[in-house]
Amino acid sequence: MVEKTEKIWMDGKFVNFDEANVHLLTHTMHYGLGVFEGIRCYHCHDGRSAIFRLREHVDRLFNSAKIAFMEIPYSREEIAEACKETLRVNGLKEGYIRPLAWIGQGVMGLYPGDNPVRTAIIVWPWGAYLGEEGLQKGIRVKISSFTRGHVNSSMSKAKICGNYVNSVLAKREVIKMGYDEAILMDTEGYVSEGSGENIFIIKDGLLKTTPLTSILGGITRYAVMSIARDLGYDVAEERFTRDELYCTDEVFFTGTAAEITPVREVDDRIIGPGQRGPITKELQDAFFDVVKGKNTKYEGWLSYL
Ligand code: PPE
Repeated sequence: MVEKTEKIWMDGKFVNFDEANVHLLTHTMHYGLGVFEGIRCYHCHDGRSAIFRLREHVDRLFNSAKIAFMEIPYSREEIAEACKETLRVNGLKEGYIRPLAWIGQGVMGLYPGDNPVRTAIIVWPWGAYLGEEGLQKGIRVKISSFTRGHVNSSMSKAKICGNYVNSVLAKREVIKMGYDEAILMDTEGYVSEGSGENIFIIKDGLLKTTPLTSILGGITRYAVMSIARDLGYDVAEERFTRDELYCTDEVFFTGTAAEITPVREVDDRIIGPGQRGPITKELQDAFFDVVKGKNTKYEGWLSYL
């Protein structure tokens, strides 16, 4: 259950949590054309709070809206500032930020006409997405029978609400089978990404992650690629198959919610030693130092409240 906060930013104003409601004729609720973001704010080692890569998330929200033919009636600066303000108003030092833009009430039918584009920002405390134990020990994943949408149908670069039906079906399927998370293949049969995460594999010290073709360009993915290169690792953006995944030394997911989550098993094949691998651990430590402001080299990635 999402922990209740005081206020939600809705169409430019703060409203009480229980009053942040929409009408049943909200266009997005019927047809799924809406866009969202997921951003994290961390409580830093010096007591301040910092939002990780706020500008990049806001830019992606606006790009998602562009892809979806939606005009968000605020500037990027206003949305960025509203993200900060929503945390402040709710007294949250750390948490998840969910900007959401949707098409409101007006006409029905597939052409939304002049229905208003509405915007909200919700914040809530969110711990380890795949469990604290998952972060430490790794999770068990299964390749879903659902395939990621074709690049010409899903618009994977956009965080469009309706795209997530595919992810939710995949995740539900594998959770029912007793796994923790799903991996989806692309329409050509190569590994694409997790239900809400990008994926990396490591073999003989070389990191590989799927190219952008069928995936969301994860902001954590870029961050991890930079951090890994700085630590001296080579990182390739290259397609790989499920059998390559089975036989690799280490596997991990990246995402705002998932952070860096090690994978210890794929389709009942044990990955490496069956626990978090050493390079994954090194990257996790480096990543948490960055997001918590301990590494001044990456200060530019943080927006302090
Ligand atoms: N792929 C998908 C499909 C995806 O949804 C996410 C984020 C990523 C990759 C990683 O992107 P980034 O967060 O920029 O590193 N998934 C968001 C939604 C999670 C949810 O359950 O809701 C997230 O992590 O915030």
